[in-house]
Amino acid sequence: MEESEGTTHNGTTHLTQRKREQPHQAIVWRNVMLFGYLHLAAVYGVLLMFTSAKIATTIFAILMYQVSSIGITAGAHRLWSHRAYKAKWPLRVILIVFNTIAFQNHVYEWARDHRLHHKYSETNADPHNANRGFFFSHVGWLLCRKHPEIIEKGRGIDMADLLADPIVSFQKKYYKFLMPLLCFILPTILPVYCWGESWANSWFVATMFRYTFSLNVTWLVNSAAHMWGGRPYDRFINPSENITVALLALGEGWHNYHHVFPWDYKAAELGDYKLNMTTAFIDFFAKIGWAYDLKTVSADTVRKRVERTGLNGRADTRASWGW
Ligand code: ST9
Ligand code: ZN
Ligand code: ZN
Repeated sequence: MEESEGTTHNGTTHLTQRKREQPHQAIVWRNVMLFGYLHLAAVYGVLLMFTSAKIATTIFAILMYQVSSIGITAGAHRLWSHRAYKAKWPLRVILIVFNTIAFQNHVYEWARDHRLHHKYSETNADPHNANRGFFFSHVGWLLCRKHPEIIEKGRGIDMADLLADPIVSFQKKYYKFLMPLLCFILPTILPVYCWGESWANSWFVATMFRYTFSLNVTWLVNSAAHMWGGRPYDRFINPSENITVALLALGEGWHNYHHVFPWDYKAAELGDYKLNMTTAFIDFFAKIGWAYDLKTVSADTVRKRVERTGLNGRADTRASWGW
């Protein structure tokens, strides 16, 4: 259809140009239906949480949200996408298990998209290009085919380090079995057999609500934290310091800093644990020697950058956190 349109009117040169310039919009209806069900089921889960579910099931759901989030923040993000620290194999096993519970695609795919997001931020090659609006950067990008530039530029991303990690490769190879088991089956079975929860409460609260909530919190980093908040480190980019997202996403809302210094294992200038649970997690494992070579940025480098591109050259970054 697209090809004949382009050829009829202005020939193939025009077609190629148009394809490159315009975002690829083909909707994937299977995903629309799946995410639609997921969100309806999550709303029903909230209803059950306040009416018939046992308190143990709600506590379990919160725990699973936090554990799976760590698999994304400390695992897929800070360790595997950015190499902001190194982890010995027992910690990598823990992180890959947590990460699989989160079901945000396997680490290899997640990291490839995320490296693209940093390298080509807010262009067509950015999988969740925030210039296309809140909805697209939040969830819309998962409801349509990827822009051709993502695939094209993605081929140039160096992924050799992840291919060389046997734990990442194992997850990639067996993802089709591991993910349903850890994200859906076990979290539904455990409440039923361990504390006598009903199957319905278990499915809608511990699984549907927990999964949908953690997805939306993650997506807020791509949407809200690319729109709202202070920009104390670089006022010329959209990523922002968003405290609400930081709280919910275990410290991943300090997004202006993160885009300027993506190699910092804290993903923030300040290591305040209350607003950065992921840093607390990594620091704990650094204490017992399972995490090492933690990369940070010197105060002097941060100050110089703030003076150059920050908000009115102001070094006091707290003032623009958007509190
Ligand atoms: C999910 C991910 O939710 C969320 C990620 C969020 C990231 C956040 C980052 C923020 C910072 C960190 C903060 C963390 C905070 C965490 C807080 C926690 C509380 N380069 O994909 P296909 C190839 S996932 C190179 O089918 P389509 C690919 O290999 C939710 N190549 O594209 C394949 O080739 P081949 C659950 C690439 O057809 C071919 O292209 N998952 C790249 O356009 C086709 O690939 C889902 O729902 C690349 N970058 O479909 C699944 N990408 O055939 C959703 C692809 O040779 N995904 N290729 O193997 C899909 O259904 C589809 O991917 C699609 C696109 C419909 C979106
Ligand atoms: Zn970003
Ligand atoms: Zn990042």
